[in-house]
Amino acid sequence: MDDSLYFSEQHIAVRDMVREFARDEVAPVAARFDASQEFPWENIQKMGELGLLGIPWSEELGGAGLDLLSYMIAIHEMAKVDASHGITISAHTTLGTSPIVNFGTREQKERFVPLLASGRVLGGFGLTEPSAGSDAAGTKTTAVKKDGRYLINGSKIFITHAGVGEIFVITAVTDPKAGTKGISSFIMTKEADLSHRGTATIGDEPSLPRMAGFRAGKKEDKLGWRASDTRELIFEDVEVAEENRLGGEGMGFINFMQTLDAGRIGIAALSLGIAEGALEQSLRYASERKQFGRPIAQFQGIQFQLSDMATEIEAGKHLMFHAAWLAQNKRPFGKEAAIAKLFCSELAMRTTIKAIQIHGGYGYTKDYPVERMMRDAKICEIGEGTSEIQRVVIARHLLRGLLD
Ligand code: COS
Repeated sequence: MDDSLYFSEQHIAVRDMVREFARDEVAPVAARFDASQEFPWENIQKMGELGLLGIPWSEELGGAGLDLLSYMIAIHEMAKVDASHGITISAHTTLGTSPIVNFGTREQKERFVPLLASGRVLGGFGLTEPSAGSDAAGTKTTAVKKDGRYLINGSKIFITHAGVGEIFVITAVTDPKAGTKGISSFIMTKEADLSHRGTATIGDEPSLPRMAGFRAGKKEDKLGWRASDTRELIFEDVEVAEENRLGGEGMGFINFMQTLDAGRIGIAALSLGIAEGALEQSLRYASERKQFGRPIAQFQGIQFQLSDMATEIEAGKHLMFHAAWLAQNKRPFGKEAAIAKLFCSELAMRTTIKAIQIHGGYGYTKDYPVERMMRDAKICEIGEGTSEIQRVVIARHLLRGLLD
């Protein structure tokens, strides 16, 4: 895809800025953070300073005031080099911040969004629980109203930024008899785990209350996205003021479903980035690696693999940017987002496995980044809705009206 045909000068400037940052600051440390599983605080602070943690939000709210395509370009470009840095942009922006931008009151937006958009504070999204994975309505966390406050009890699992983040939007059941209409959402604040923060100064915002009883739990030891922080969130008798409820009572499920629709375009962009990164590595390796007296790129068997990788990536890019364009232009985009997420996450897996095969024995070692890319690709078929859930969502769109 010739970017210049579709992108404005501003899009190209965002792409080039992220490309340069990823090359200079992320590529040299990606393998080290993958191995140590530490959060790359210093790089994340720099990304905040570059405006990468608030790309689509208005300048009034402290954002960069750019469009959704710019945001997708940034995720895509970062993930070519490292998916953990890429998911930080996406989870913080779409999952952690967009519910407040989209469903918050003016006071909530003014209070929380500038902190998040500038990257001074990291945000996250608490939906998943042991009993509420693909069945997002299976939430057991409760919010019981008493004297104008809510008392929240329960826990969330697999939450990106649970340890390093301070502001979270979470779901809890406010009316157990009302099904999905009995789920509400809340903005909650806690202390961040600042170990390994190094010289970074973000993540310790004095104006945010640390809610008693709200804390992060066990950190996950993951296959991929290892430099991204994933933990439990635990709520023990946490008192939350009514002014922290996000949207009307009972609106939490629908608001979170809408948030996930948009999040899926981000995962498509991230998946494509991983796949393109793996293709770039494979092109370079195949041109240099010699067997039988010539570069392996001269063999058709390798050329066919490279061509298939490029063809799928090209198709995926059209799906992802089309879904982003629909969302940006306020058109319905739920089906297209699910299609893009499904196709791009699965092609990322196929592409990274091919990349390892092209690298042969070297691809199976940590001397080359393709094994990390394969591990990072796998979660794209699971997070923000599994491939199976995407197929359910797509089928529901296709059959809407036909089966009633
Ligand atoms: N946008 C707006 N509204 C939506 C919606 C969406 N994307 N999806 C569902 N809703 C609405 C429905 O229209 C329905 O409203 P009404 O009762 O007024 O008609 C309500 O929400 C309940 O929807 P539904 O009956 O479809 O809920 P289900 O329990 O059947 O769940 C799926 C639907 C499977 C689609 C949902 O549970 C889901 O997306 N699961 C995956 C969750 C996920 O991605 N988890 C990963 C999180 S990692 S960050």
